[in-house]
Amino acid sequence: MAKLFRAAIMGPPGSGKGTICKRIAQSFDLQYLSSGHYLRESIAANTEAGVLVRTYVERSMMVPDHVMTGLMLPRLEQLISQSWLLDGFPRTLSQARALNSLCQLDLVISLNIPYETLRERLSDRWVHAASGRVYNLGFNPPQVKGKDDVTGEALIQHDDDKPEALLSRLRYYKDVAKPVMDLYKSQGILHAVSGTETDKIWPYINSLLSAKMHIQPSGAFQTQTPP
Ligand code: G5P
Ligand code: MG
Repeated sequence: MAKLFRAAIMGPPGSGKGTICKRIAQSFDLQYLSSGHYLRESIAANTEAGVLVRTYVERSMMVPDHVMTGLMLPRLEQLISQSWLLDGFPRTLSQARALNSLCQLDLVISLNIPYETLRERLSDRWVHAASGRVYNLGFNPPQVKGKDDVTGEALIQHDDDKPEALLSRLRYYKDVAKPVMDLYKSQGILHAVSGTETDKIWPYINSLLSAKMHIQPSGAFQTQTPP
């Protein structure tokens, strides 16, 4: 049976988690789960949890751990026999411990991107609210200005991409991410990647994943065998 592979991408708002996860998903045929996407989905569905989640996300605040694990862990339990990639979860030590009790990650990539780069990127960012598709006016603009490529519906800008909200999100991110990174460092699975451009970071991440997943030229997974 093929070896399962579980990875997570950590990084501050706008660091390129979503962009890189899409590339990984396409190149390595890995299912990816984005915490932000599921939060926006629950807000759009206007469920009881969604109403609560909205009050945090609209104020650029972290959603409480029990809500976040309640959203993510049942989905991961359903994927217990599959390989996957997490975007934006876990983000706190409590979330990381809850995830650890379900399964052990094989690889955690932490994106280390300078603040100025993040600020420039997010002020140019537009999203399609219903699907979560993300565009950047400079990096990957929509085919028609202001419209989603697939549905043609209007794109919107998140309130939490405004500069003052971004600065507080970044400060908070650093504080809560540190113990999570320490945990994964102690497990020997943390790889930090620094840079200002996704296209330059990508070849490194691509090689890292190829090595970790033991990909054969056909793209099939290979289980690790002792020498
Ligand atoms: P999200 O949705 O996970 P964030 O804030 O963590 O939101 P975000 O904003 O989605 O992260 P990202 O995914 O790291 O950013 O980055 P991205 O979207 O791929 O890239 C950012 C922009 O830069 C895009 O426009 C992209 O096209 C562009 N770009 C990428 N690479 C380049 C490049 O090389 N050059 C240029 N010029 N542009 C580039 O979570 C939303 C909220 O939900 C809550 C929090 O409140 C959060 O604020 N939340 C949680 N709360 C608690 N626990 C959790 N685990 C939570 N997860 C989410
Ligand atoms: Mg994202």
